[in-house]
Amino acid sequence: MSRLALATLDGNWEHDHTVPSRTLYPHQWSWDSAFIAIGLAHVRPDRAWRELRTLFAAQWADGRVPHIVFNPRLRVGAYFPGPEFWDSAAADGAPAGATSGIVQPPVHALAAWLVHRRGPSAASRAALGELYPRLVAQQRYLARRRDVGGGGLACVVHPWESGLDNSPAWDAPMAAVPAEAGVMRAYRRHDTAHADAAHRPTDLDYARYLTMVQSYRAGRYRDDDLADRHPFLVECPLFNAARGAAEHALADIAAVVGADPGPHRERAARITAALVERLFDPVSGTFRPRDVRTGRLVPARTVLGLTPLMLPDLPAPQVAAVLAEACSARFGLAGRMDRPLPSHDRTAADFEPLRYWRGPSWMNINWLVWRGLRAHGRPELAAGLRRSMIDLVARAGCHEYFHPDTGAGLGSPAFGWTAALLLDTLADG
Ligand code: 9WN
Repeated sequence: MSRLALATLDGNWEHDHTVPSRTLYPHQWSWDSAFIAIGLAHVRPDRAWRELRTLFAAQWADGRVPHIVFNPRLRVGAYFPGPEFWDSAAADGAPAGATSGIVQPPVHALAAWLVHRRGPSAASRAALGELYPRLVAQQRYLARRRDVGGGGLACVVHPWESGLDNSPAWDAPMAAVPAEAGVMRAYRRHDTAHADAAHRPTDLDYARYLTMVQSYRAGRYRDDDLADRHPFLVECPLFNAARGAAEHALADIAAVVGADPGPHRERAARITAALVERLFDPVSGTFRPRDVRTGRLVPARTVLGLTPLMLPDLPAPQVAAVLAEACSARFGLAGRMDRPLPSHDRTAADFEPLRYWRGPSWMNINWLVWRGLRAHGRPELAAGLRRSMIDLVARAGCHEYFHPDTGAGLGSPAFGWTAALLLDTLADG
C-alpha cells in the first residue's frame, strides 16, 4: 500500500511541486501542497520542503497564499477557471506568475512543523527559518484583512476558500448569490470532462462560483469594504480552526528559529475563544459556519463542525459536544468503524453519498479529526478511525473521495493528498 502511495506522489510530481491530480487539477493547489508535504516528509523529505517553498514563492505582497499557482507550461483550458479568468496580473501585489486571487485553509504552518519533526536536521531548521516570516505574513493577512465580522474570525469570500466547495454548509449563504444556470453555456467546465457530473457540483453551483470570483476580481482582490460589495462572507469553523492550529505550530517553529513563541500562543488562545463564542451553538451543541451577511449560523450540520477538535486548547465542554456529534448516527464515529467519517450528516435529507463534499468520505478531513482525537486523549476512537482510513485506501486505492457506505473510490483515481496522508497515517500508529 505504501508503494502505491509513493507511486502516486511520484506520478504527480511536476518539476517543483505536486499536482493534486494529473487530469482534474493539473496546477499547484494551496492546502493540497500542505497535506502532500506531510506525506512527502516520510519518503522524499527534500521534495516536502520544495513543495512548500514553491507555494510560498507565489505569496502575494499582502501575505495571502493563493489557492492555485498556475503552471505556465500547461495549455490554455487545462483547468477551468484558468489564469485568464482570474487575471491576477491586474491586482496590486500579485506575484509575477499567474495565480488565483483567493486562499484556502491555512494548514501550512502545521505542515512545515510536521515535516521538520519527521526528520530534524540543519537543513530542516534552515527551511523553517526561511518559511517562518512567510507563514507569519499569511496569518497576519487573514487576521487583519479578513475579519469582516469584527469578532476575531476570518471570513471566506468563496466556498472554494473553505476547501469543501459544494458542502451543504454553503447552501444558505450561496442562495443569496445571483446567478443563472445558463451562464455556464458561455464556458466549458473542465471537471465534468474527467469525472462523472453526478459526483461534482452542479452548473448552478458553478454559475454562482463564477459570480463570486467576478465580484472579488472587480475590486482587484482588495479586501476593504467587502461587507458593502461582496455577496458571500462566511466564518467557517474549519478555516478558523486551521488558523488556530497554525498559531500553535508557529509557536513551536518560533522556538526553533529563535523567535518569540509568546505572541503565537496568545493569538491561538484568542482564535479558540472567538471560535467558541461565534460558531458554537449551545442549543444544538455543534459548531456551524456563520453567515456574516445575515448574522445567522447556517442550518446544515456537516463534518466542518467536527474540525475544531484539531485545536489542542478547545475547552472541555466543546470537546465533549464535538465527540457526541461525531459518535452520533449523523457521523458514526466508533472504536470499531466500518468506514471513515462522511462529509455530511448521514441522516440529513440532502445527504448525497456520491456528490463530492455532500456525503463522500475524504482523507484530509478524517486525518484532521484523527489528530484531534489523539490530542484530546481518545486513543480508542483514534485507533478505530485510523483503521477505517487505512482499510478504505487498501481496498479502493488513492482515490480523491470515497462512497461513505460502500467505500468505492470516486473522483480522481490518483489523488495526491490521499496518498500523502495515508503514508502519515500508516507511520503514526
Ligand atoms: C477548486 C484540488 C482542489 C481541492 C479542493 C477541492 C477541489 C477545486 C475544484 O480540488 O476544488 O479549488 O476544481 O473543484 O474541493 O478542496 O483543494 O484538489
